[in-house]
Amino acid sequence: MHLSSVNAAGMERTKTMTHQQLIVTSAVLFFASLSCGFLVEPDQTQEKCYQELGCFNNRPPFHSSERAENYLPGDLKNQQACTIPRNSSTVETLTVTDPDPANGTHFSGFTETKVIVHGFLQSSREQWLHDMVRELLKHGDMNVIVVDWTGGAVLPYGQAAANARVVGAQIAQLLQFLVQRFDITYDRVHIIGHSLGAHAAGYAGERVSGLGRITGLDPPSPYFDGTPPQVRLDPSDAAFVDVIHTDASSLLVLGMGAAGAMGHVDFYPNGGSNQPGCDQDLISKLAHTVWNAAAVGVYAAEGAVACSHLRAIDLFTESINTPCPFMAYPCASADEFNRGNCLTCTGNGCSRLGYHADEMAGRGSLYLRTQKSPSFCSYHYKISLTSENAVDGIVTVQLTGSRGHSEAIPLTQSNEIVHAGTTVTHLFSTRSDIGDLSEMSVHYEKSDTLIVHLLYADIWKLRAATAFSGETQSRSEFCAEGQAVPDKTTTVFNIAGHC
Ligand SMILES: [Ca+2]
Repeated sequence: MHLSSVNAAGMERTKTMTHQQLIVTSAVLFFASLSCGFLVEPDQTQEKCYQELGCFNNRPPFHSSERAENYLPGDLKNQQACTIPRNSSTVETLTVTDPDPANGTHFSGFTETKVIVHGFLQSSREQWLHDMVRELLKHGDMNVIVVDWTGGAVLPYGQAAANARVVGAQIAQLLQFLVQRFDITYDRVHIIGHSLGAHAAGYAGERVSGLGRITGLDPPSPYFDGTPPQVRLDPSDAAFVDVIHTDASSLLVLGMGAAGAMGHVDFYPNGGSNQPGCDQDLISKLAHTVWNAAAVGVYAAEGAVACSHLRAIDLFTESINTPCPFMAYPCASADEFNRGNCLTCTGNGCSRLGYHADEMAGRGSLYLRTQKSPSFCSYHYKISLTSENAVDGIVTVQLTGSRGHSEAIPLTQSNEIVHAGTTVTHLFSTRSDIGDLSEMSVHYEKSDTLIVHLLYADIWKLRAATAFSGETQSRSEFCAEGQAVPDKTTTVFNIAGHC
């Protein structure tokens, strides 16, 4: 059919082969995506419209390779917001579809407004919401609104993620009403969202201009990681966005939270993934499970496994009224932080995790350590020990100060070899404020192996011992020069000047 020259015919064949190669390549990619569980449904573009909120479609960027299934927001039932009046234990309901949602409430236009949004598979009846409201009202005179989107926070997870868009729009609608009715200003509104509630807060912030603050409590990564800012919580959603990451494990271990920075400041307690006191065995049992929407649902419903995901809430609630500063520090990595090398707050680089983060200048990714049970807040020290001889064992340190003792804490979980003349540094954290340091107790336990017994001495001789406090930014030297710590014993070093 082609009346073309040989060369032209040759080119034509080349084009045909190229086309076939493209088809094959597409097919391979298609199956590759299937095997990873990230199949993008070839749904037709659809749109869902609400009278007051406008329309929501499932076109890109809401339809993308980051989303295993493509959902439109569903019909949300039982959407309401409860406001807890100042100085009162009764709950008043704001129904967003009412002509005057705040009619008869004690809402005040003269105070700050806090809006709390729960996450996936939760409701406004969660105990943590009551605890957070109590702490907020204890802190000061403010309006507290609790958003209940039980009807939308349902399985499958992808559907709940889509529904969060409508929840955000409804929160924005409520705020617009409150601005008109009570003359409040958006800059005095702070939305606190856990899990999918954090992204709903982002959607609300995108719809109003000049929202004061959003706090994201462990925003989930599935359906959000790698998506554009309009799909997820990001710094453009409010004047100040602070995020606490507590379950940023990889998808292979079913972590819910996102590891990537999303705010003006992102806090990574204990590295931001598995939290102390949370049962790691349960997570490892689920590690072989193929990640999919159902598995995420099971995961989030299982309180023990969601322990790390819920810890962000505990930390924020405790931070509201505790005298402990929840200080967090800029660092290149969690490993570097664990070596104690990041406790210096140069150039206002540090901040306080939680409620008081907006009072601080620190921005970017910040690290801190917290305890395994309440009270979670910790005081941080960099312990530096310079060794005269080579040793191999476990070193346990206890600090004493003007307000009491720390716990005796091993600096390492396993044996550590310390070479002669070197200084080892470790992060050391205490639950309580022990005040001005006066003593450091060092316990040494030599490794119990034949080789270690032959190669290393039974007595650890020290050259120097110091502790740098992150909270006070002060360094303490102890009388360790020439001192010895025999195997399985504890030696106490006084603070320098009292040797
Ligand atoms: Ca956003």
